[in-house]
Amino acid sequence: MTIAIRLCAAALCFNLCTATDRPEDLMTHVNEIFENGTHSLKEGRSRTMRDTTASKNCWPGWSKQGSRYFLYVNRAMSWADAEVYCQVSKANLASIHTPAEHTYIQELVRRQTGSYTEAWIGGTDAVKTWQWFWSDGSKFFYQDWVGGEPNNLWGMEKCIQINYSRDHRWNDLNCANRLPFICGTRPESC
Ligand SMILES: [Ca+2]
Ligand SMILES: [Ca+2]
Repeated sequence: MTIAIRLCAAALCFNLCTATDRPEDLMTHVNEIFENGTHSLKEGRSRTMRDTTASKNCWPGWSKQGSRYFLYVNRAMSWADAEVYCQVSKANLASIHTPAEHTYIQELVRRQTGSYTEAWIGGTDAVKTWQWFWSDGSKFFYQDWVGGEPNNLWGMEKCIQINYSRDHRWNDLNCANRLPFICGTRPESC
């Protein structure tokens, strides 16, 4: 959790530091994220009361894979704003630990968008170049880079996108790019 907080702070700092001219616009945007996210969370809670008995799904609207739940969010945001959005829903940007999880998330995106749309996941090397971490604090051991990636182009690529190139594998990308994203969580209890 500590690492996740530090990474989030670092990522938010990165975002804030790049918003040089109109910081009030960024704060308005973040407030919108919180309002929208809180709204989603409230909806989720009210639906939880209904759906738990029917489907045993304690994260209604999210897709279950093993003991984890994932949500594809079809809104283009910077990596840091996407992480905040996930955190408001008690999750993080998704970490990926196995080929099965990777395939599951790719198919989740394909089902929702009709194609293997490029999207953020929770990997970043913003703290130390080439040292990758997941924003949820889990260990980083699985990886599936496109050939030649990660390349840290211009020294500015600190965040991981999936579904890159015809291979639909991973690329490191400038975190300020706006992409849709996948949130993930592993509830302690349901
Ligand atoms: Ca990098
Ligand atoms: Ca790259």
